[in-house]
Parts: sequence; structure tokens; C-alpha cells
Amino acid sequence: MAVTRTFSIIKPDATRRNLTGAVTKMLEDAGLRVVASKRIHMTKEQAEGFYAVHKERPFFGELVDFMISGPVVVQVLEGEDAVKRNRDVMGATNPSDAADGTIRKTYAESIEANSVHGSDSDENAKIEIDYFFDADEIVG
Ligand code: RTP
Ligand code: MG
Repeated sequence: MAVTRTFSIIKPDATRRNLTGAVTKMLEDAGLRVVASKRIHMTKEQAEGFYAVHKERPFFGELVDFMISGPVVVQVLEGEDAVKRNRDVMGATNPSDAADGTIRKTYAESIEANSVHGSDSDENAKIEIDYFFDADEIVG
């Protein structure tokens, strides 16, 4: 299996509860390495751009408001089959559907305040990494 990269966000519900370390530990325990990380407070424009694929969905406005409600930690994760590995440890979007031992089952508050984001394909991972990081901020 190839070593690849994915993009992760520790969302405002998790930073608010001081879970940055706990969530990162679950990512690391799943075999992912944090090769870039920064804490930011997204602007509305940044969040709208990031979630542009969801702009026609009924929850878009609320999602953007949630994502700018507090700081987030954006990360680049590296590991074997990183996109799938990360999605597996994140668990289902709705925490009530997420498997035991996943980040969302353990920490998420709701389908919206679900603690983490993870890219859903290698192609989107590259786009999302480039959206938040310059090449020299990533140290593999
Ligand atoms: P993500 O993109 O954050 O990794 O999550 P995902 O693929 O599991 O979920 P997606 O369908 O891409 O939705 C993006 C985020 O929008 C919020 N959401 N709210 N109120 C709702 O019904 C609803 N559905 C989705 C969640 O924060 C979800 O992670
Ligand atoms: Mg998604």
C-alpha cells in the first residue's frame, strides 16, 4: 500500500473542549503521522470556499457558521492509504451511526459538530491541502 497524504480539520466543537491532543492521539494511533499542523480561526470567506461543494445543501449556512464559531486545527496527515485510514478512524458523519472506537463516536456532539473533517479522495486531499498550506509548511 502506498504512503499518501490526506487533509484533516479538528473542528471548533473539539478545540472548544480542549480535545486537540486527544483527537490527534487517535489519528496517530491509527497509523497517521502529522506532517503539518496549525491552529487558525477561519474567515467566513475561507469556510465558504472550503465547503463550496456543499453550497446548495440546506445545511450550508449553518455549517459555515459552525466552522467559524471558534478556532480549528488544520493538519496534513501521512500514512499508508491515508484517506481511507483517516475516514475509518473518523467514523460516520452522524455520530449515532459511527462505530465504537472512532473519533466521532467518542467525541462528536452532533451530525454537524462532529469534531473532525477528513478528505474523501486523494484528489480532494491535494486540493484541500493546497487550500490551507504552502509546500514549505509540510515536513514529511
Ligand atoms: P467531512 O467532509 O467534514 O469530513 O464530513 P463527511 O464527509 O462525513 O460529511 P459531508 O457529507 O461531506 O458533510 C460535511 C459536513 O457538513 C456537516 N453536515 N451537517 N446538518 C446536517 O444534516 C449535516 N450533514 C452534514 C457535518 O459537519 C459534515 O461533516
Ligand atoms: Mg465530506
